[in-house]
Amino acid sequence: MVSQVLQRQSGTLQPAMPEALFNEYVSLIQNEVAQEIADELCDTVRRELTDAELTDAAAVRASFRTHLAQYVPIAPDSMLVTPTDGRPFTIALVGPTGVGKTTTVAKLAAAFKLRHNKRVGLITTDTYRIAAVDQLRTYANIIGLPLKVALSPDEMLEACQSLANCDVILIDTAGRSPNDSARLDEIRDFAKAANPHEVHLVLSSTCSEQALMRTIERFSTVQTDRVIFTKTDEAVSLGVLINVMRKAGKELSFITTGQEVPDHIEAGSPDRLAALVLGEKG
Ligand SMILES: Nc1nc2c(ncn2[C@@H]2O[C@H](COP(=O)(O)OP(=O)(O)OP(=O)(O)O)[C@@H](O)[C@H]2O)c(=O)[nH]1
Ligand SMILES: [Mg+2]
Repeated sequence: MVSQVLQRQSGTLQPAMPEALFNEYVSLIQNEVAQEIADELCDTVRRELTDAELTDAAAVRASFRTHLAQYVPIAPDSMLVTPTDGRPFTIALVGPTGVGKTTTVAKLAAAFKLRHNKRVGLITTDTYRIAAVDQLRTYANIIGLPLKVALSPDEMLEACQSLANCDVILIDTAGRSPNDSARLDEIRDFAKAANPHEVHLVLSSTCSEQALMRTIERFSTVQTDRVIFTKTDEAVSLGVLINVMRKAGKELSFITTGQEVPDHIEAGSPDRLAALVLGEKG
């Protein structure tokens, strides 16, 4: 990999790259940021900084961080949104199996209630997997929230109406394979009945770029405009997130950084993502 980089460098990026710039470039490539993005970034940073600054590793890092951030559109922070239509602020999470939807619903519920003093209600449509309802009910009981189970779109409507006195309704859905069209249509029908203000597609940072792009494409039957990236703590490299966010035309809403409820969640921030991609995992 390094020799490929060197080869490119000697071929196209003349004169030779300053060491600090080269180190960040290698970092990006090692983190699987697409080569064209890494090249663009290098060119931009090189144009922006003076020769003296280009020998200063901190200045180079800061410039990379700023420019890398521009590749990731960020959604307005859901925690601070108040809908104007008089309904509870309704958020649904959808996505493939096992990516962390239920855990993230619990994290969001705790944050809305404990940090923002909102009255929160939960709805789950996951009666498919054994003990799925119990998983969310356990969180609901610990946090002290009402939980409704919806077996059909009609029941979803009823559940939303019965939680009309809440400020926020969070909807957890069953994990679905991106290859299962019928099940994806089912999620779409549930979502239509709830008419959520926001639908967040939950994606695991541990997946390949190809798998993530396919998931985004297959879940496009459900209207999603935001992405939550989970398991950034488990990912070997996080460059794919930049590549995917650049292509997907969606906004990043949250990242989750571990299993602990409620702590391991952060509002999406391009700076944070850039830091993760440049290898500052802290
Ligand atoms: N390391 C890590 N694990 C996580 C994170 N978020 C969730 N998990 C774990 O991922 C596993 C699956 O989480 P769930 O919340 O049940 O996932 P789900 O998407 O609801 O799963 P299904 O409903 O079966 O589709 C659990 O062991 C969670 O603790 C995260 O940010 N980091
Ligand atoms: Mg679940």
